[in-house]
Formats: sequence, structure tokens, C-alpha cells
Amino acid sequence: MDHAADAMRTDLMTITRHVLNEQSRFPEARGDLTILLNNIVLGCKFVCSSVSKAGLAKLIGLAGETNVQGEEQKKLDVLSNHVFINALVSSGRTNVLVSEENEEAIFVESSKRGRYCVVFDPLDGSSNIDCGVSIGTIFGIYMLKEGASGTVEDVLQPGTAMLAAGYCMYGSSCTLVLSTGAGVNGFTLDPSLGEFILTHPNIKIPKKGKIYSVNEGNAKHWDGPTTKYVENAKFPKDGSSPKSLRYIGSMVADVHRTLLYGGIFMYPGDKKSPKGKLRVLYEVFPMSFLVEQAGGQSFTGKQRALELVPAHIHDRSPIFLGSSDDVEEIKALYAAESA
Ligand code: FDP
Repeated sequence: MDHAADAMRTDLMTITRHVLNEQSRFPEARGDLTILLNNIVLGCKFVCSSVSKAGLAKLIGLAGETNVQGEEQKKLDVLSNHVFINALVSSGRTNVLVSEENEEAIFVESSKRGRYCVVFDPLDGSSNIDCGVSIGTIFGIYMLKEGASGTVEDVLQPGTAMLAAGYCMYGSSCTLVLSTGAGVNGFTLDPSLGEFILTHPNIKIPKKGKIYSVNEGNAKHWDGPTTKYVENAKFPKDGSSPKSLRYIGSMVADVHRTLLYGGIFMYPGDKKSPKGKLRVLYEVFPMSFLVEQAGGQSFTGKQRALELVPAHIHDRSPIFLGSSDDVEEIKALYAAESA
């Protein structure tokens, strides 16, 4: 890369400009999705700033204690949830919201209601906050069906009905990865401009990867196909090199690496938790949407993940996602088992 030329760049593709460009592909679009995405971007910037200050707040003795106004410091996941709910509701474009942090769906009051439903995990991987490991926000967007009045049924739709999905990773840099259904693009926050700039255009996941990513501590409880897949990754029978294991334990970071480097990320069902751990609406669906849009595959052990129809807003599902050839391998193992 020519760094001097890069530093001189004056024609930046910001996320807002990118979304407006996408919108112009649909002459009938009224700009509602653009406004909604803008508010999500604002939420991501706010949370990014709070996450980066979290260590400092602790250092100076604020976290979990009272601040100068005498108010109790909110935990980061609670704070992030409030930030996103406010950003989504104030966009005036949302109707039903589902957050990982709220047991029930949130129905937006009539004066602020719009046509979109948003499912989100405001701060995924929160067990990693205190040690500074990358964490993130995950979101998926649906449009209300024609004539729908905004009930919980409007979000209990298959992932194939999702219009857009994305995540923002709060790591060594703040990266927002977005798909509105025409490929996947990655944007990095330029703190000096306060803008997300297109840095990873048209992300395509490698067809086959060299990495597998799973919590091997659960191996004792795995089913046959998962056990065989991992055995084969370590001791390949075809003479190829073994795969490397990478597991951060923070879904956004593990999926981000999988999108960029290829390989497979799995959170399988097992004897202890047949449905796995990850939530269908705001973890499995948005990540599967992005992986498919980048040319990969996503599988539950039984079916294409995006074709699941959740019965409840916090349903869980096993998930295997990543490079097409790697997911094909686990699909073949499940098929062989049920034959
Ligand atoms: P966390 O419990 O830290 O919030 O679903 C949440 C999640 O993290 C994912 O981000 C992550 O992939 C997974 O759980 C990690 O689970 P294990 O600790 O069981 O591996």
C-alpha cells in the first residue's frame, strides 16, 4: 500500500455515503433504512467510546461504585443496552425491538413508531470485558410485513427474511461490518474524524480455511459429527496439514477472524446443552446472514441456519459457520450419521 498516498486521500467513503449509495439502487426507497442505520452507527460510536474508557474508569475507582453525581456506575452491558434502545427508538423508524438484555420484546410507542424490527445483542462476549478482549454489538433488521401491526410474531421470522445485519467490534480498532443484502463491507472508525471509513470493501470469505474455532473444553459432551470433525482437523487422513485452533470466546471477534481468514467457527449442541449456547435471533441469524453474503455457509447440524424459524425470542441453536468447503465437511458428517 502507498501510505503517503493513503494519508493524502480526500475522497473518503464513509459508512453514511456507502449506505446512501446502496439506497440509490432502490428508487422507491424513502431513506428510512439509512436513517435507522445512522442511529445504529451512533450507538456503536457511543459504546466504542465507553468500552475504551472502561479500564480507565476502573483504574480510578469508578466502576461498580458511585460517580461524582452520586449515581451508581452502570455496568457496560446495561449501559450499552440503554444506548441502543434510545438510538433505535429515537430514529422514529422502529416498531418491535428484541435485545439480549431484555426478557420481553420492546414495543415502540405509537408516536415514534416506524416499519422496522431490530434484534440485537448490545454487548456480546461480555465475560471478556474485564480483561480487555475484543467484544462487540450484533444486530439484525427486519421490515414489518404488509398490514402487520407490530407484535412479537413480526420478529419470529426465519433469518432469510432479514433485510440487513451487522456487527461492530470493539477491539484494537473499532470495526463495523455491514450487509444490506448485496455483499459485505467493513468500516473502521477514524477517531480523529469520528467517522467509519470503508476499509474492507466487498469481503469474501476464503473457500477453505486453515483454522477451526470451538470451545474444546466441552469436547467430553460433543456428538459424533463434531468429535469427528475436530479429530480430522487435528489428524487429517488425506495427508494435508492439520488446522490451527483459534478460540477467543467472544463471538464477534471469532466470526470476524473467520470472515477475513476463513475456516470454521462452531458452537455445537452437545449432550449437556442440545441447543448449544448461542441465540438464534441476535447471534446466529445476523452472523449467518453476513457469512452467506460473503460467500460462506452456516449450518445448525440439521439445516441451513437462516431457514430456522424461532418459536421464542431468546431461542438458541447449534451453529457451524465459515468457509464453504469447511462447512460442507461438517454437513457431510451429519448426513452420514443420520443415513
Ligand atoms: P459471553 O458468554 O462472554 O457473553 O453468547 C455469548 C458468548 O460470550 C459469545 O460471544 C461467545 O462466542 C460464547 O458466549 C462463548 O461461550 P463459552 O464461554 O461457552 O465458550
